[in-house]
Amino acid sequence: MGRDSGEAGTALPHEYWAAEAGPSPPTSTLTEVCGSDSTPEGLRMLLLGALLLLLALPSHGQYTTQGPPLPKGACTGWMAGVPGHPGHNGTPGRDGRDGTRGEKGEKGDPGLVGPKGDTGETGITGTEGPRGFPGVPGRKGEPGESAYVFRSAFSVGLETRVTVPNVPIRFTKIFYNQQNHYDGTTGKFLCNIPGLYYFSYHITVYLKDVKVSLYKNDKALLFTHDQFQDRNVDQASGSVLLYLDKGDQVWLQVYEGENHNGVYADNVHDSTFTGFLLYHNIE
Ligand SMILES: [Ca+2]
Repeated sequence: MGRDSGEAGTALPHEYWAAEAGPSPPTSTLTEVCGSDSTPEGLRMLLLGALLLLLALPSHGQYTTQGPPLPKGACTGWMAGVPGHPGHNGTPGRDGRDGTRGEKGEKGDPGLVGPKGDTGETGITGTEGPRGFPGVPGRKGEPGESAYVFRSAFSVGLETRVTVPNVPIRFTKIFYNQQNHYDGTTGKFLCNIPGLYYFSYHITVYLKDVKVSLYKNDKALLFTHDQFQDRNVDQASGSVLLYLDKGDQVWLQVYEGENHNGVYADNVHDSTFTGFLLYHNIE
């Protein structure tokens, strides 16, 4: 009640009346109460009446602005009491009801990227892919060093007719003799590589019969006989496989004398002798 603390000991201001008083009281009643009795008992009754009046007054607008002032002479002894002390604070009120649900807020910013997860299990093996293109051919390999050791071959022929029987025929027309295992000066092949050899000969027969043998180390192993037909050119041939040891010699030779020496050769007729290693001895 601070509004009346500054006016203690004096008449209540008009604002007090404006805030607390009710409607303007009937003048006749107030005059009647104040003027009929001025004794202490009467004063007490007057204060009581004033209090009831304050409680009963519903409005004051007319009283404060239009109503006549209080009669001074009749209520000079009525004075306001000393304002009381402020009251104690009341007990706290109950909690209010929950408010209404607010509107949904805006979508927030994306969160930070989380840590990398663990490695997953191995997947299933896929299907086989298409066949690739052929690769580039590799380089040619180097020749083996031991290959030459197992090479032995010759192919030779007559340059002129044979005139001497019972001796090795000397073939001096060389078609091939790279290893020089055949000796043109003796007409003999000398074995340098043990193994299986193939020999063949093709003889042109002219003017006389032919009896020719293939010799191995002074022993005739193969015999070929062709009878000459007059006014004709015949051929005699033979071939054989022989196993030779190193140092063995092989050659052709006419046997039985001059009457069977029809071995012939010129520019357009050849008589040849050929031999080569088929398998070398690997034992
Ligand atoms: Ca014949």
